[in-house]
Amino acid sequence: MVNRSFTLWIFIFLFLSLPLKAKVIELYPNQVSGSMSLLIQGFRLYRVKNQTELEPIPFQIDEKVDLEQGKRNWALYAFDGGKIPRPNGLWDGDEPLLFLEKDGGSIWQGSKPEASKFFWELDLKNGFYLYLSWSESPGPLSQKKYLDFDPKKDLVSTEIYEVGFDSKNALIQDRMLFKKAVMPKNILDRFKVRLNIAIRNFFDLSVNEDGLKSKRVGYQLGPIRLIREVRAWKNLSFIKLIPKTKIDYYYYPSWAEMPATVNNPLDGPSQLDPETSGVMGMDFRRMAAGSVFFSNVQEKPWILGKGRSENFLPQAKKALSWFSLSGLAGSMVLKIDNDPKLEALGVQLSLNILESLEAAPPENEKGQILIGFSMPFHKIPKGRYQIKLKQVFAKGFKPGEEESILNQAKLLKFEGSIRAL
Ligand SMILES: [Ca+2]
Ligand SMILES: [Ca+2]
Repeated sequence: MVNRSFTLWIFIFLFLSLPLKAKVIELYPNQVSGSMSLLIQGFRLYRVKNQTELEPIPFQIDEKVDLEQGKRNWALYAFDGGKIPRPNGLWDGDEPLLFLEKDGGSIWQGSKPEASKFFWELDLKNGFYLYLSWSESPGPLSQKKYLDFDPKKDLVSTEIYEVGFDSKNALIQDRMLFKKAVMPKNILDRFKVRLNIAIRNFFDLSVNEDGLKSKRVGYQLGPIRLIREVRAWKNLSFIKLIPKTKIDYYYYPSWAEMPATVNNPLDGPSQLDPETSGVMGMDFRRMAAGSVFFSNVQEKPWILGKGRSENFLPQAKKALSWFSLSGLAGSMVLKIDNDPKLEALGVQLSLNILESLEAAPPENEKGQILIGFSMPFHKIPKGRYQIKLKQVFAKGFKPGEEESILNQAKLLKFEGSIRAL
């Protein structure tokens, strides 16, 4: 065991912490004078190719609408040039234009190209520039896409990672592959929910992910991000209650954000026994065993797998806010933000790990290394809560560098300067 972890540490030091170059910038029309309500189809984003040429780079504009009294508020249209834009096709106030910071190039020495009616220089303030153009008959779009999505397989794919879901249950993620890993293999067996709900003066109810109903109600794919919208619910018809969850998965080239809104119809303090317990998390495949596991509730990292977690003593009073895995099959950080209302009630998320060599069907690989979080459900009042998850797929890092990894992969509002040419 000593040898194995020693080898792994050597490996991690060899491959550590290349900058992710993953930041996505969002730009709004009020930052670009004269751009408000122009037809989205007329926009192009360019960088300098050489002294006389510009080349198009990938971008998208997500239109926002409020349908069904706010039930859907994400973008309905990511610009891919091929379809007629919806709903109004105009770049309106709260609609972001997204691009990758790393796509910036050198400064354009020429004047406004003849084909452009409007031409703006975006100074990214990191030594690099981009050029936003609007024209009634714009040139070709960039063919490059940082994201791909197969709606039939429910599979998201980028240059960095692959994430897939059970085709019959949109909530059950069963694929996570790190393409840049030394040994790129799917390390995820299944997303799991293992709850034992003890209802006062009633019988206990176990809920696992297979007993939840879920549905992908929509998705929107652009070259910079994919929004995948899922609804999940559990029908507790004998007590006439339906707990519901709405999860919008936002996929970016090297990370994902998953805000989950839960509508909880059960009033914990009055309806649940304190024995109510459970865990929600990821059952990793054996491929992940041997990876270095670390979290904000540990003093020291440890090696994942084969029952070794019995040595692991989480600091019980500390709330879980992130955990990380790094190893030959891939490296990632998962950040978890609790709902502030729950925090105020003293409801904390805690790290929970279930390891067993026994089969725990339904799943693909026998045995489980289930890493997730638990919460004191009996303290949660009836109401609506939001828990935010963010997962960064990194090439490799040392335990302790998680904050820095999380900071390198994010959405930033454009803060450079813009001038019209
Ligand atoms: Ca619009
Ligand atoms: Ca398993």
